[in-house]
Amino acid sequence: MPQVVHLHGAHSAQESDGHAEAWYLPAARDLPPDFAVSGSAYREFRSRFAERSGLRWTPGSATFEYANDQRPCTLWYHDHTLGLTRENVYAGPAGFYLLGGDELPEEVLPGPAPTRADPPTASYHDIPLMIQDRSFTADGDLQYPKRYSGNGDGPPVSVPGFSGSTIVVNGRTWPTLTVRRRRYRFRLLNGCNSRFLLLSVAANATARPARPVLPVWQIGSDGGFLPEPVAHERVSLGPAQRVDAIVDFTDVPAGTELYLVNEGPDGMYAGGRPGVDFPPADPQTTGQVLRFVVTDAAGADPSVPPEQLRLPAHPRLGAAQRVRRLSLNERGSGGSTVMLLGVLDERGRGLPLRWSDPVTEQPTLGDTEVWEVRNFTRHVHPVHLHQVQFELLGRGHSGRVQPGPADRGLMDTVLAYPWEVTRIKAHFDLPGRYAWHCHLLEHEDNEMMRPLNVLPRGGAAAGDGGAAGGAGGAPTASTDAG
Ligand SMILES: [Cu+2]
Repeated sequence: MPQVVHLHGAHSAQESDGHAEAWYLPAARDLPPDFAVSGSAYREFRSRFAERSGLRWTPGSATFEYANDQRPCTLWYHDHTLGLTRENVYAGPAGFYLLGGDELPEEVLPGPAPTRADPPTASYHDIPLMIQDRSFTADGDLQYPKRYSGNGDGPPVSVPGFSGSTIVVNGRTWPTLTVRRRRYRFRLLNGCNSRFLLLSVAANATARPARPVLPVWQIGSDGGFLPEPVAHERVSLGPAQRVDAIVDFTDVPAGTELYLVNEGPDGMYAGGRPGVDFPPADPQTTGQVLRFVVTDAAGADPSVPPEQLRLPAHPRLGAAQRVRRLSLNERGSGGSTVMLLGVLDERGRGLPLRWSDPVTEQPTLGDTEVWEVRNFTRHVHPVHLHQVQFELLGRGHSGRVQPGPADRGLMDTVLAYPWEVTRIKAHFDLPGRYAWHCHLLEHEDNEMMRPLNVLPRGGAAAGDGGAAGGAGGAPTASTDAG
């Protein structure tokens, strides 16, 4: 299988970013002679990496270097092969990359997190939880639908979405986690292909609506700490998003069983409330994530209660040099529907573009930009930009609705709601070839992905989407006001 690893959320040089066209096959001797052994960007990035580091990739491999020059946060890696990401990620290659640092004194937050050198008896109070949905055949193989026949007479196309029949956490179906009567830090990651999660901690696994018994205190988002902790009854987590959370089991009697339950839908998500706007996931199966069994405390808990936590501030991005107007579109294609990114035409309508169309998003190196993403579809799309951790400026029909407290941190993936404008601000300080895309993997593989090329200062910006969007000029700080 072709492979190329993307470190999601990382500030990586282009040759180490895991570009979708930098995939490669293993150096096998029995490859059919007419097979390409690598994607179109592989050789270029191999040369760039050799120039930078003096190391040459051997056939069937790639070596990447991560600068780790960003705020401490919860990153994750996964395959990013062009057109095959959904199947590759589904098959396994995905996991955590916890970027540590000294933003807070030790013991303020629950710890430690697992490390490679741990003895088997080690106990953890900072636990990464990768939540995914999977389906299995009767003999235990992973099952994924091969083709989807579309809703017309056209040729079969790839599956437009996927909803597995089980929930797995760190690769296990519905596991049990034994916890002490103390505080825990959970790095929640939605690693599903296209399922949205609405999570809460309940005493009853199957009652709906779920009755949350403990708050989930969110302290961080994709790119690091929030300005202040936010108590959630329900945490919303779109594909690829992370929530850095604290759950306090101190006052829960030993012997209690609690459940992390999911009230997101068993299908496409359009926003709204479970049980009102859509049926929640099956309470018997995909509506359950894991079981907590609470046991006695073992010694004092030195961590600070979440309601008293003071989180380190992070500097906000400066004024933007330009505004880009972009679109999420739905188009008929050979009897079925495809989702495509795009720009706006001169009348403000969505102009869908495919992966191979001329590049439109070409920021200049060192620039800060506002992107106004108009969602012309009925679905929520998690929009992901490579290279950057961005700020959310606003939502709603005009993009001027202030973000809620949980959306005030840095993020690399933002939920774009139907018929709304999602306004974000990003600073581009690495040159080269990147991408932005919908993180529903079935959409991404069906070309809901576009190049994002950062040009050197003074370089030609032909076919620039800013101009196509009609923004053209150089907006001032007033466009950033929110
Ligand atoms: Cu999408």
